[in-house]
Amino acid sequence: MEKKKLNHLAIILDGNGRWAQARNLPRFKGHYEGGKRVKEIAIAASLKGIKRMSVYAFSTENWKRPTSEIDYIFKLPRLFLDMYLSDLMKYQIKIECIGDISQVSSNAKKAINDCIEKTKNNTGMVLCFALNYGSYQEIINATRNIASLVKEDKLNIEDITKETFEEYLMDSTPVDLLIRTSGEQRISNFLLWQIAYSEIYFTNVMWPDFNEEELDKAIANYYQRDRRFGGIKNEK
Ligand code: V0D
Repeated sequence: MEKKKLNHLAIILDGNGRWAQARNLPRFKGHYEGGKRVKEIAIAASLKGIKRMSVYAFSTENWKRPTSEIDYIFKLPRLFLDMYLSDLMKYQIKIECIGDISQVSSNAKKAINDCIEKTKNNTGMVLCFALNYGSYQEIINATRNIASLVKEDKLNIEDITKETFEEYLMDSTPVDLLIRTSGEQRISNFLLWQIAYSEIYFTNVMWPDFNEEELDKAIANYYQRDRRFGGIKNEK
């Protein structure tokens, strides 16, 4: 049976701190290595024809971590830009962000906006960082915006469809394959709407150990599975 093309890959980048601790390294080393893997896997994914790769870099729950760790994590966007901009341009990777960056430090915000601005004309794969992102919040915001249109008589209740709703999400591209590294088998509030029909691949490999071979395994697994969207097997 024909399998649906892998257009949108999403990854929950788990296990960076644990990877470092297991090697008696400070946790920030794991985040640094994790950032390097994001760059490498983005290049590999773009060369495989994937059009969009969304990575869960910082969740709304991650604020519970020690301040020293958070301070380091928010230096990563600048580091990423300085170290990898030439690669992003070479491979024509375009950076986007979803999540609420209004409450992050102005230095981090500047770096993020520089990344977006400098790569905005790139024509290849989009690498979308989910940063201070949470899916409940995304869906609540969409609902609030739609509700105010209804209240102002600019939208009829009957016209709230899947398509209208998706216009108010930060990104409405359906996820084809979701990968979560490091052994946890949960979604953790990542792209809840967008994963409605996605295949989900869990691996025990920690994110800093993830490589192109692991990506190939996940992709091979994706193409092996039947994707029927609830239809009848072999109907297509
Ligand atoms: C830490 C592993 C790149 C997960 C990846 C602030 C946790 C490395 C960025 C980045 C993070 C974000 C926006 C941008 C350019 C780069 C990043 C965070 C965490 C959260 F425009 N890596 N990275 N952002 N980590």
